Amino acid sequence: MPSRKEHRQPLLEREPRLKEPSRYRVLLLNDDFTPMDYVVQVLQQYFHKTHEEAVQIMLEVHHSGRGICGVYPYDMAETKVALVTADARQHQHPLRCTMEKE
Ligand code: NFA
Repeated sequence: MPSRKEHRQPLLEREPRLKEPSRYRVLLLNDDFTPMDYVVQVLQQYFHKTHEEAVQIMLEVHHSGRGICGVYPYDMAETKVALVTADARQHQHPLRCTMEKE
């Protein structure tokens, strides 16, 4: 009897079944209390936006209720959410940062 290992399909046949890792949008949500300048700072510090990009995203959140800060693999998105949330709480701002599958 051949061992189980010998029944494996060749690599070239299996390869097309490998899926790209899912990506996750990191979002900021609007509130009535977090200062606009602080949100701009967060976008520059944690998401590497220019001042102009950061202002645009902040205003998008302010006017529409939410905005996309960036799109990352799961672990990076989770880390950004944790770091931004910790920073906001340290500064006693209610800013919410969350993630969703793309
Ligand atoms: N809405 C907040 C204000 O008027 C600003 C804000 C923008 C808060 C984006 C959270 C996210 N001070």
